[in-house]
Amino acid sequence: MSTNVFAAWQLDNQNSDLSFTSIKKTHIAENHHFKKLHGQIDAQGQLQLEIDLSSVESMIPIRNQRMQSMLFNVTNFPSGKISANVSEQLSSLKNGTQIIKGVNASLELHGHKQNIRMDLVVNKHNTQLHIAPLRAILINSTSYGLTSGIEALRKIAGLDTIATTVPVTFSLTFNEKP
Ligand code: OTP
Repeated sequence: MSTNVFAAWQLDNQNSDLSFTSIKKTHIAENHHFKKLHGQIDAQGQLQLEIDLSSVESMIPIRNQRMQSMLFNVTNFPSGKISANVSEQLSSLKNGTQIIKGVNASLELHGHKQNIRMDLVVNKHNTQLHIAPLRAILINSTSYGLTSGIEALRKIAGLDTIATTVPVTFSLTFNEKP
């Protein structure tokens, strides 16, 4: 039997952001983000976050389409999923800004699931939680079967290089559920 121990939290998509940086031709870095994120932390401290991979925004429509189809393969893998149990961290959460180290989560992307460990900055202000990484999270495309997609994007754009390890950052706002 499960008991409700904590407040439950709803992700506020309008006030949240998740972005990654690509590097092409050795020195051209570009930021891309996802327009649609869905998520919540339930009363048992279980976080579920979904990234709608079709909502990738690179500010170039053809590049968005190519990333959707050639990289993420959204027909088969429409979303990236992050889950974590943060009940331990929630139990000692205070109002104000705090650094929480070594948070374990799992990231499911493109049919591959991997554990990731993050150091986070968490700011609790009464009924609002703001969560960001202390430093960029580095995602190696090989771990998620995305290297051949990056290679296909490189070829079709006629580029000499696109880096296959990608820094990811985020700024998530959660509101306490009534
Ligand atoms: O011709 P031309 O030059 O113009 O060419 P173009 O530029 O047009 O075309 C070339 C194409 C290019 C350059 C694009 C190439 C694209 C890439 C290299 C991108 C590859 C992408 C990869 C590898 C992955 C992207 C990452 C994701 C989809 C998501 C990653 C998610 C992460 C890391 C999870 C983060 C965790 C989150 C959000 C939740 C954490 C929160 C908690 C655990 C809760 C904690 C709570 C408490 C209370 C403590």
